[in-house]
Amino acid sequence: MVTKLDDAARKAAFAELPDWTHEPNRDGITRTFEFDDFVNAFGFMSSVALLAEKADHHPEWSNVYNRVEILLTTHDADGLSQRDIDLARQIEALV
Ligand code: H2B
Repeated sequence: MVTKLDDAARKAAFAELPDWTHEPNRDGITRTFEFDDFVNAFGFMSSVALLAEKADHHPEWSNVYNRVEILLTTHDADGLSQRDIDLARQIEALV
């Protein structure tokens, strides 16, 4: 079973991921990425998709031309879990 992060773990995670914003309505974290063009945005999405599939943890996201908006939340926990933080870390390593 996946559990939601407690307050201390959230605090540490948010400090470590300063470019991500907590989204209280979904209890997730969000970041918008901007690239030079669509090809680069889509290439990034392809890389994230491979990471997500490997982790069996999938982003909610949208793409408009060169922008990719990602929301990470854990459906199985109904909120933010360590899985979201781990995937965010991996995404950060790509950019
Ligand atoms: N992704 C996200 N974001 N949250 C989940 O709870 C989740 C997932 N659960 N990907 C996984 C798939 C689950 O449905 C499968 C069966 O492992």
